[in-house]
Amino acid sequence: MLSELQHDKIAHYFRVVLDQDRNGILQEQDFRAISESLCILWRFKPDTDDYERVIAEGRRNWELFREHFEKMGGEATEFQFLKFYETMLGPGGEELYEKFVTRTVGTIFDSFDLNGDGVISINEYSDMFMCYHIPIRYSAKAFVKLDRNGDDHITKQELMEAVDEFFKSSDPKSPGNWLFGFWGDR
Ligand SMILES: [Ca+2]
Ligand SMILES: [Ca+2]
Repeated sequence: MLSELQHDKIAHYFRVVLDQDRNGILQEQDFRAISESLCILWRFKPDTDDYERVIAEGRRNWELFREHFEKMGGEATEFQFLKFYETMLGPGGEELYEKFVTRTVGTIFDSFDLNGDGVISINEYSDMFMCYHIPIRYSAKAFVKLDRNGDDHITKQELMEAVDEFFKSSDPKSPGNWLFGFWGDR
């Protein structure tokens, strides 16, 4: 069972981070919207190899999800999405967690480390909020929470810790709850 806090955070992840067009279902167009935002951030112009590569990557991420939701009987609604995470976070779900969470977040980290110095600065972190259209007013607060040693950078280690807390912690004080901003707004 997901705790109430886990439920709220994962619903926030669905609504605010993934369901870009806010129609209540994850579809290819949501993943495409994120890919297009990334191309704008990186200044990749349409019809270039870089652009096509990013769009193709988004499509592959979508295919991974689609396969799973088809097995679960259809569309990737918020309800199904929460059920999917409940399975993933339950006993025996480690492999799925690795496939859908750990790997995806590794990619996110590399995507937003724009200058390639191996850490995320506050500007790079705010870029992520803008790309995913996450309400930006929480980005500074979230950054401070995730930067546990206070050196003004988020390392991959700090990010992975936050990711684990975001999905697994039921403690309202866990810093990782803030990964995608405040989760309680509706
Ligand atoms: Ca959608
Ligand atoms: Ca740090």
